[in-house]
Amino acid sequence: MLFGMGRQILHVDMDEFFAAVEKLDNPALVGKCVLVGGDPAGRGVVSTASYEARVFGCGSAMPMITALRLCPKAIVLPGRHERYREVSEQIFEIFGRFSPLVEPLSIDEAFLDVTGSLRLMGDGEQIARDIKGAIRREVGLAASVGVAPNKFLAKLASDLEKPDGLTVITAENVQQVLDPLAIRKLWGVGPAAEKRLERLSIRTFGQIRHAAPATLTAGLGPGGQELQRLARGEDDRPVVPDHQARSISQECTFPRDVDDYDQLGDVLVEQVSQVARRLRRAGLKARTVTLKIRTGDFVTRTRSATLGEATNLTDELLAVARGLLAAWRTENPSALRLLGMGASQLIAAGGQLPLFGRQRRDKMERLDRTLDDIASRFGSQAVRRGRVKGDGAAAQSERPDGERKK
Ligand code: TTP
Ligand code: MG
Repeated sequence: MLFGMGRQILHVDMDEFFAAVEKLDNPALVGKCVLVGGDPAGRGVVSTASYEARVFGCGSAMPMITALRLCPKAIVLPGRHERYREVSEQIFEIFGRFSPLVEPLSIDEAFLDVTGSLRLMGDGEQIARDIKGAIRREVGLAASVGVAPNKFLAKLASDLEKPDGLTVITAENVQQVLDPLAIRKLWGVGPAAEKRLERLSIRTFGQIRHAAPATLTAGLGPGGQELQRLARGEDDRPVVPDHQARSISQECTFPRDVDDYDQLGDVLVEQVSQVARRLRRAGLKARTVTLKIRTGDFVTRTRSATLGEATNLTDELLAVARGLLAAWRTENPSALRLLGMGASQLIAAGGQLPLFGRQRRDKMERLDRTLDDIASRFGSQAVRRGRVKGDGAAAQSERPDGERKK
């Protein structure tokens, strides 16, 4: 039922996401009509229209050529998906601090079930405010958040006051918020259903709510009852976390190609330390370590190794990453333009550790905790692990994947 469970669900959705990232990286674009998407000459479509361009009627999925006709002064950008992915990871890492129950819906939106965090972190509205604040401060972007007792209402709410919105739907205001809304906003109501409902003189949630069930079934089939439930704001689907789909990574493009493997090793230590810290902060462990390498000729390659058991210990991840880098060096000792390290196949931390190696891991955990504490107080630059000559432990498996030219 609607409020019986007393859940607090948040839906967070970034505003004009691809355009917002472009504005973040190039402040000259702020306040301008920006269209991110395919080449107008090649029948490309718009992925994101900035809010400035939406005023002229531009929107997602529209042919770029049409959007440019509506807004000829718009700046067209091809999109930098790797960068959007990177910003997305930063945002999801922030979500992970507020609840382990995070269900990603797309690159820029997720459901969070924060019911279990309420006692520690305040009510849903407070948590929403804190998430918005963290994204604003740490990433530099605006998010809209809906807070409600279920997913359907939370998603609806995040859209109501975009951009930079925060809308709370409660048992008290639910009908007042829903009733005036156009039926288009109901899940499952496409243009065809909308037409059929209009024939029944039904245009708002309120009208659906008050319609006789038989009328709805006659007009829409068995789905009519389901719509009525949604129009009343009832939805009991759980938030399903999906760690598999995510990864946490860090990369660095060098101003000049680097062939000094001691220097590359230092960069790797820094990257692994940061990724491991982000894993721990998000309460996650990773099973797969991936190295990303771009050589001077712009060819990008990845090398992955999968661990027998997931970990978020810096030293364990580092040993694997070092092994991958050493194997790469033997195979292909050219200078690197970019080095990156990522952790994926994420699972929630907190499982039982095997007895074997328990003491050694306890020690590593204590070291990581101490370094995390120093980093959080004095910044990550304050802590550095020493350089280890040699290659560390060998990777357990090696697999070239995702080879592509850039
Ligand atoms: P949305 O969240 O739907 O859109 P948005 O973030 O650009 O704008 P809003 O403020 O209304 O939330 O989608 C997120 C990103 O996904 C968007 O920036 C680009 C991409 N996208 C596409 O590539 N094609 C599409 O058709 C849509 C809808 C989105
Ligand atoms: Mg969005």
